[in-house]
Amino acid sequence: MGKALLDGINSPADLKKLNVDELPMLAQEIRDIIINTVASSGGHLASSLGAVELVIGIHYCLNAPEDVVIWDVGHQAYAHKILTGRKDRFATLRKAGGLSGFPNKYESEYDVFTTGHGSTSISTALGIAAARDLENKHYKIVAVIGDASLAGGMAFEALNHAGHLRKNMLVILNDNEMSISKSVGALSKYLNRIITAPAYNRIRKDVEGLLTRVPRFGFRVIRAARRLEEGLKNLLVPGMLFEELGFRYFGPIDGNNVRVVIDTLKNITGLNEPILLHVVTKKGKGYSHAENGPEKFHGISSFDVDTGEKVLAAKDAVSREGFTKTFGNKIIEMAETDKRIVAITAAMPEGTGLDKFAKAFSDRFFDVGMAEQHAVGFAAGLARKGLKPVVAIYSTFLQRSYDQIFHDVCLQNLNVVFMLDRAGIVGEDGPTHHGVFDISYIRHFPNIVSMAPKDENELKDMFEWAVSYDNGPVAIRYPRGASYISKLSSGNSPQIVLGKGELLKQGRDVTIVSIGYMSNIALEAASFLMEDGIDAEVINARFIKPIDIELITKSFLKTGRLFTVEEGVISGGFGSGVLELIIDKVSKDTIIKNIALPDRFIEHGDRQKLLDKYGLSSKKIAEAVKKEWRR
Ligand SMILES: Cc1ncc(C[n+]2csc(CCOP(=O)(O)OP(=O)(O)O)c2C)c(N)n1
Repeated sequence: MGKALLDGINSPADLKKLNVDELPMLAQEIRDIIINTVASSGGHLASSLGAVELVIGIHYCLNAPEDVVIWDVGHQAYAHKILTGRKDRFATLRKAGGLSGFPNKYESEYDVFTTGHGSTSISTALGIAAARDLENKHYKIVAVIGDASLAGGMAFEALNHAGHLRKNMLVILNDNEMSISKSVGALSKYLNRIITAPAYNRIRKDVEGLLTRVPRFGFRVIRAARRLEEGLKNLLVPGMLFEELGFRYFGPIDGNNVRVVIDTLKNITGLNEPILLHVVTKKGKGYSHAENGPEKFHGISSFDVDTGEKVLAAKDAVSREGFTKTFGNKIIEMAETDKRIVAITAAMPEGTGLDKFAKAFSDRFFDVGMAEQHAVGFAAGLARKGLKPVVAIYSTFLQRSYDQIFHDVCLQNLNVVFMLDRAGIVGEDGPTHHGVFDISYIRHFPNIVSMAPKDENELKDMFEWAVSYDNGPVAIRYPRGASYISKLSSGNSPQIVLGKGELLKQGRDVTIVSIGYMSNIALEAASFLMEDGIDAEVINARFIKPIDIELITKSFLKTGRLFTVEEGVISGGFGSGVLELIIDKVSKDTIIKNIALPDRFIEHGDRQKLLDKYGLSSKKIAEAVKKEWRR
C-alpha cells in the first residue's frame, strides 16, 4: 500500500504544503512506519508514538533546521527523523551502520544535538538562545521535554537560569504522566493537579475554542482572552510554578490533536520571552498494545505487531535468568532477613530488576525519579543512619552522580552498595548508553571497593559479600543480558574474599587476567590458544579495586606475558590499575598488553558483534595473544 501523503515528504518544507486537515492522516502513516520498524528492530516505541502530532506541529510551524529543536533524551523523536529526510532509511533504525535510535548531530543537520541522557534539553536550548542573541540572530529555539525528564536536577537548574536570563525560547513539556513506569514525585502530582483542575479546565476549553476561530476574532481578542485565562489560572490552580520561575505558561493542551497543537504554536512562537507550553499526550498513542502497556513498550525488542508479544531470538528462548533478574531475586531473599537493606532506583524499577522488591517491600523501596545525583545523596543519608542502601543504576546514568559518589559517599566512607547494571557495551542504544566508563570513574576514589562477577552465581555471592561488608562503599558492575557460557555457573566457586581473585585455569605460557563477564570470554580464548599449543593461565580478577596483585604477580613472574581483558574503556581502566601495581616487575623480556575498548565513542549495533569488532571476543583475544607470542 502506497504511503500517499508521506511519499511526497522529504523535508519540513514538503510538510508545510499539506493542509491541516490532512495531517491526522499523515500522523497515521507515520505511526504505521514506526510500529512496523520497531517491531523488527526494537526501540523506544511508546514515547515516539505519543509524540507524533507534536513533531508534526513543530515542523509545520517552525522553520528547521534554521529554527532549533532540542529533543530531551531523544527517544521520542522517530517521527522527527521520518519528517526530516530519513524516512527511506528508517528501516535501518538502531542497526549497525543504520540510523541512530536517538538524535545524532552527525546523522542530520536537523538533529542539532546528540542526546540519550535525560533532563539536558533546556540547558542546551538556553545556551543556544544566549549564543543567538550575542550574534544578533533571530531564529526560534524549542526544547521538548517529558514530564519525568523535567524532574531531573539539570532541568530544574536550567529553568531557574532561563527565568533569570529571560531569553526568547519555548519549552514544550510533553506530559504523558509516565516515565518508563508511572511518573513519581511532587512535580508529577502538581502537573496532574493542573491537568485535572475542573474549573480551570472549563475556562481553558472555552479559550481553546476561541483559538480555533482565530481569523474571525483577531489577535487582540485572543490575547485578551489568554490574559484573562492566565489570571484565572493563577487563582484556580494553586501556585503557578512555571510563572513564578519566569516562564509564561500555556496549556495544558491536547498534544495528540494536531490542529490544537498547530493553532497554539502559531500563537505563542511569536512571543518574545521564555514560554512553557504544557502538552498532554498519550504514551503509546495509536497502537492499542502500547497504550495499554506503555511500560512494556517504552523500550522493546522485536515484537509481533498483531499480538504485541515479544519475538525471542533463538539464543534468548533458552531459559536464562540474566544478571538483572538474578540481582532482583537475590535482594528480595536477603531483605527478608536483613532489615537494613533498602533499595533505590532512579526511574527504572523494571530495568534494574527492582520491580519485585518494590512490591515486596514497598516501605523500603525508593524510586527517586530521573534524578541519579539525588539518588546517591539520598542513599548517603540513609547509610549515615545505619541502613544499607542498595543503589541500582545503569552504568551510563550513574555518570551523573560522579561527584555524589566522591563527596557524599566515598569521602564519608559510607556503606552504600552500588549495583551498576548494563556495564559494558549495551548494543543498539549506542554511545550514549554504553556503560564503558565506570571502571575508570569509580576506581580512582579512595575507600570504595569495586568488583565485577563473571556470571550470575558470582553476582549473588558478590552481592551477599557487599551487603555484609561494613567498611565503606562497594560497587558491583555487570553487563546487559546473561552469561551465556554455563560451564562457569556451577555455583562452586571459592568464597569471595576482599581483594582476592580466582584462578580459573592454570597455564605456563601466558597469563590472562580478566574482569567480570570477560572471564567467560578469556577462558574460551584460552581453549583456542591451547589448539595452537599455547598454555594460558586465566585469572578472574573479581576485584577491580583492590586488585589481587599477589595472584597476578605470581602468575606474571611465571609466564612473563600478561594480558588484561576488560569490557570498558582502556584509559584509566582495570588494565591501567594492574600496570600501576606491577610496573616494577616489567622488563624488556616481559610482555604486558591491555585488551580493552579504545579511547573513542563506540557506535550502536549488536552487542556481540561490537565486542568482536573491538577485540573483545574469544577469537580476537586469542589472536591478540598469539600476535604478541610470536614477537
Ligand atoms: C539521566 C537519565 N536517566 C535515565 C534515563 C533512562 N530513561 C530514558 S527515557 C526515561 C523516561 C522518560 O520519561 P519522560 O521524560 O516523561 O518521557 P516519555 O518517555 O514519557 O515521553 C528514562 C528514565 C535516561 N535516558 N537518562
